[in-house]
Amino acid sequence: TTDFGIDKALKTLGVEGVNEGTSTGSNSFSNGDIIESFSPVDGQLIGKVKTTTKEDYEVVMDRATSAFKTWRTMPAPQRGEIVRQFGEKLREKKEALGKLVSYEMGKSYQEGLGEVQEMIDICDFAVGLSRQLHGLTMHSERPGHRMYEQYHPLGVVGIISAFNFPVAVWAWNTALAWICGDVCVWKPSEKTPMCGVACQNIAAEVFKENNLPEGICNLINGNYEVGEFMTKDARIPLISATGSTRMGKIVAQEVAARLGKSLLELGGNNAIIVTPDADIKMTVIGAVFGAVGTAGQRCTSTRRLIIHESIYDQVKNAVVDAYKQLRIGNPLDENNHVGPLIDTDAVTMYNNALTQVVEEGGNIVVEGGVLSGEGYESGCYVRPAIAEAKSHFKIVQHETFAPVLYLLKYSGEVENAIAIQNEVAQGLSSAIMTNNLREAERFLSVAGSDCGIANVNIGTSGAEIGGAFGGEKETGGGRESGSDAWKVYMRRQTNTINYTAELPLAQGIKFDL
Ligand code: UN1
Repeated sequence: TTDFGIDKALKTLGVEGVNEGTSTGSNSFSNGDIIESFSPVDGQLIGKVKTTTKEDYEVVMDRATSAFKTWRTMPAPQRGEIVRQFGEKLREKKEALGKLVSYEMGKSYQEGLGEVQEMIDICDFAVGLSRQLHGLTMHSERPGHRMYEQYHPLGVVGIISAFNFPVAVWAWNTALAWICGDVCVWKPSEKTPMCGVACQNIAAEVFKENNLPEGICNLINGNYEVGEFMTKDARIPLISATGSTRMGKIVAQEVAARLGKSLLELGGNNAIIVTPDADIKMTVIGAVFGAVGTAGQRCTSTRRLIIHESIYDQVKNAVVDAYKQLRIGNPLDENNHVGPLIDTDAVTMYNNALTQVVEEGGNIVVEGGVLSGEGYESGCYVRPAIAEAKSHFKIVQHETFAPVLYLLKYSGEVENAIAIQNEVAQGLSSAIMTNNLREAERFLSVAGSDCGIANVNIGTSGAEIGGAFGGEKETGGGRESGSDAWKVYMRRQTNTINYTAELPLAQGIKFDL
């Protein structure tokens, strides 16, 4: 391993050296083939994790289903106390985990820390929520009757997460599921397995310290085939899956085939509309961070700028200038803005997108390219690129998980920009840059953005955990993290109690015996 304190971080997280799979002291049974995790930062081997076989999976499910019986009877605020302790441990391990995220995934150390901060934030949110899992009380139409609803836990929740947020997305799901009384089985991306083991170790410590069964928190490792154990398993009432639209369609169909529930958070094709009333300085910061942050590998990354013709050249020049300042290199070095892509397959997709946009008639204004030489040995570092394009180009309609930004021009009223923004298949995040109240409100209105997230004078990425996170159309419709997203992790029960000696029927139906 290289400098930057990686060895120390791995040690702190209990994943140092060659971690032969079954993680230390955690509820992970993995006796299958070995996944080797190589860092996109320097191409070095970080560690090894064994995949979960079908037999291992059965052991995990036995543990999970039996742990659920204990966990569900614990009062929700006491479950909140466990999540509070988990949040405390994350605070202690923030630097180490942030570093591992940065090293294994390739995002900047600052963003790695930010990701762990999201985990801490969702724990705090969940602790408060553990006293607020309330349903409504209704007035019964029948005399001497009381009607109310309550929320009960679902059981085992299956979590399938992606490489780009290798720890936070798991935490959004798991912290809520836990306070709701569910137990979790998590399959992290096979591209970031060490992050999974590290999180499992932290959680396992908390359960151990509280004499609770580790089966409340379970880790399984492997590719989509291991994910399929869960999607096809009728013992898992809810599958929460984050990843590509292609993956989501498969998961949705497998889960629906057994009438399970799925919570999907899939691709985005996020745009910022820049109107003549935009603050250009803010626009540039928002757009550049949105497009190149996490090397364009957030589902909320900015992929399209829809700019009014009257300020098109001004915005284009400002963004192009800003790209000249970008430093690409080791993400653990805080002087760099842009780290590597996750692997060389991602580099191929990036190259293909740049070829395709030119073939379709686009005009490259910031040249891309793969970097080589000292510091770039992993072959995963690419130059963020910008192309002038047209909305109808196939490549513009497609989510390329890389730092490629398309500039689109609109004329006339903001409605025209909104139409362009909405004409993609995805519906995750969207933004408008304007100081014009009418434009902003039109963007947020019923005839405005069709996305799950719509921001004014903020970019498309970097959502806070307090709001519900997710999107419409091919983004899958699920909502995670804040607001009332917790409800999907529970089953609602309507209870009607008759405290009279009569049995009146609803709707006034007479039935005399
Ligand atoms: C993701 O890319 O899957 O809004 C999640 C953001 C982050 C989460 C992104 N809070 O950019």
